Amino acid sequence: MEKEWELFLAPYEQAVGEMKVKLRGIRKQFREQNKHTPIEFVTGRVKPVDSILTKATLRNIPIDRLEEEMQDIAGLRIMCQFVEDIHQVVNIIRNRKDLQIIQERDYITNKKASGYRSYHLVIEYPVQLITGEKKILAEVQIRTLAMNFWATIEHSLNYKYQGEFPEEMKDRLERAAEAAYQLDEEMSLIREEIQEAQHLFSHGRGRSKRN
Ligand code: 0O2
Repeated sequence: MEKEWELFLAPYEQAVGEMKVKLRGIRKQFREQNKHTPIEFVTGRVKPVDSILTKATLRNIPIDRLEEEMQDIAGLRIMCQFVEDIHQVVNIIRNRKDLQIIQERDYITNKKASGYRSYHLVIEYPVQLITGEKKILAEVQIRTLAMNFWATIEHSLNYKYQGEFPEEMKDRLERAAEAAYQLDEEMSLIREEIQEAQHLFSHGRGRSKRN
């Protein structure tokens, strides 16, 4: 059984690995050209087998329909400094020839009831296997650092409360989501000044070594 899952998930691992390299490559190109990069950092994961099984049960997805019906077995996450960067990243992805966007879900304009905000793309990404090409569905979540901060905390709390938040906690999370939104709004307003400072910094003494 374990070997079967390993074989099933191998193309997903390959897709996530390749996509991470490609998305980080976008960041690298911007930095090489001393331009503001719309991508701060990228993470990726293949959904663990127990989470796949739990989601399949919840959504009534038969195990032999996972490839077609579970869109986030392969998951990429792109973090941006500013909300404006999210739209730039979406446009860059729309113009790529090596993948196809199947669905877009804008949870920034339409936040979820929980307070969750992010821009989701479901893409079809072809991996080259020794048996030929295989198209893999992947979910790309694009969010600001503030949205990511909120989602990370809420996700860990979800573990603790299994989604059944006490009323007080729900209120706090909603207020925190609103505060994160306000922070993004404020940052957008001073974005131009920040970018100018970053430009000067990258040309000056303290060029960051991190990449
Ligand atoms: P993981 O890997 O633990 O993050 P639905 O799940 O019904 O809301 P759908 O169509 O399956 O909707 O996909 P959706 O909502 O576009 O994307 C689901 C993923 O978005 C989740 O994956 C989370 O990563 C993220 N997400 C969506 N809503 C929330 C939320 O309220 N809080 C947080 N922290 N993340 C959210 P999974 O399946 O939970 O898996």
